[in-house]
Amino acid sequence: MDKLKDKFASKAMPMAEQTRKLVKEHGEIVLGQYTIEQVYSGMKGMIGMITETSKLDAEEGIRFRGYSIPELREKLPVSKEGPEPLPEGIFYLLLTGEIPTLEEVINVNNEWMKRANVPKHVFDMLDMLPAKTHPMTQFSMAIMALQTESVFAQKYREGMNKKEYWDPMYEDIMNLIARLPRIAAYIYRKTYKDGIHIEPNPKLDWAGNFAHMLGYEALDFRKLMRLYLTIHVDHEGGNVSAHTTHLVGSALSDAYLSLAAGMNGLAGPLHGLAAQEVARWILDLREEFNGVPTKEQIAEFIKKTLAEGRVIPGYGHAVLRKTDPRYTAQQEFAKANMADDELFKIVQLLYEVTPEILKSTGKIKNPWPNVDAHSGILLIHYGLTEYDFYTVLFGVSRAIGVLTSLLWDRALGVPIERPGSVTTEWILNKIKKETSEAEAKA
Ligand code: CMX
Repeated sequence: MDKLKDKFASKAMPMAEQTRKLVKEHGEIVLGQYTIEQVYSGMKGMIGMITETSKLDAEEGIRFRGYSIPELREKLPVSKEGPEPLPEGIFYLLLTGEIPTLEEVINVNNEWMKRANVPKHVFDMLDMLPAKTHPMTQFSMAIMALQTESVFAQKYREGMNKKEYWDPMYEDIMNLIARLPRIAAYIYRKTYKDGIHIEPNPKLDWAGNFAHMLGYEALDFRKLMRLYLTIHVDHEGGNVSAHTTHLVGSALSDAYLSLAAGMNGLAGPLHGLAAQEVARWILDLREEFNGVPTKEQIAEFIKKTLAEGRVIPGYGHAVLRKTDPRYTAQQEFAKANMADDELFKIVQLLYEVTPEILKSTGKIKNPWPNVDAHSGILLIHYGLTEYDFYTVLFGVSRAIGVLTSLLWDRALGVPIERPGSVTTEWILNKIKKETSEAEAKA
């Protein structure tokens, strides 16, 4: 058994026992009530699942195992190349709840290196797809093609004791995360760089190697990738990609099937695809006004987008009610590394203009920017201009969060998920009944 697997088992097994006991002893304690409005609006604010890896606060933003992003930028081990945390560190933290040492992070990287080989049939399948296939579709299909390698599916077929589910799931999530940068880079080079592929460099860390395989050798781009892949990992359990991975996994679908499903959710424009939409929208804005627009021109462009019944991409959030700290982390990176960039100036102006206009509509609950409002312009700065690819980068990072959660699900014995649903007729009858009961009492 590898050391990390040992460590996970030492944390997860007592916790599984503890959760069984708490459900038995305190299962009847009420956590909340919910309304008809919540049922009709995406179950917002209803507590419906357990996610051990992170927790989102509407005002403060995300905490990973209790640590905020600024705290993690201080505490997680960094590469010798610069100040940004290594994503291997946040993986370790999400998995075990502990901040790793540099040695532990290097061990994760070594483990992923050993597991990074992608079978040829995955590349063959990708090569057969029409050139216009969206990178996210390619990414999801590649993950599905890799499912031939699932240790969990094989062990289940052989007949596995429930108590052992976590063990092959650990192997699957380690193998999958190890392989994703190679797959993503292959999709990028195939789609945009004439299929000239770049072999991994075993001397680099996971994110640095990903930058290298994409074809970007600038030191600052490697730093950006380390930050980017760290801050996008997780956003508690209810967001579409996390919830989908968890839900599909609850049927004991293996990590490959579950992650591909989650990635299909990430590929929606109200979720991760917003990263691409933001870049497209900002480039249109710049083109419309031949350069950095004035605040008045920005306001005009925003109002036109709203009048067309479209959303302002990168703004708003289902839970957050303040500026996303993942936005702020990227803003700080831009200030330190590309303060004079034209698109960064536009993003800064948008930050000044957009919230007031969104507030004035009277219906948007969060007028502040989310993570996607910033990421594209950082990538464009370093030459990665093919914005249809951006959500794949998001997906490589998000896999770390949703897969560590999936492993926790199997270790804790989380059962199949099956919420109830009702018809509108059922709701109308309930309203009728409650109204006549209230009238009878009055
Ligand atoms: N621009 C225009 N209208 C917006 C808006 C925005 N940025 N954000 C919300 N609204 C609208 C909604 O469409 C909704 O309108 P209707 O009542 O006409 O249907 C109304 O305001 C109320 O919505 P809400 O309760 O404030 O927001 P939701 O929780 O329903 O949706 C989100 C959240 C993120 C989907 C929404 O803010 C949005 O569409 N933002 C733009 C897309 C985006 O940036 N998505 C990325 C989110 C982060 C991520 O997952 O990666």
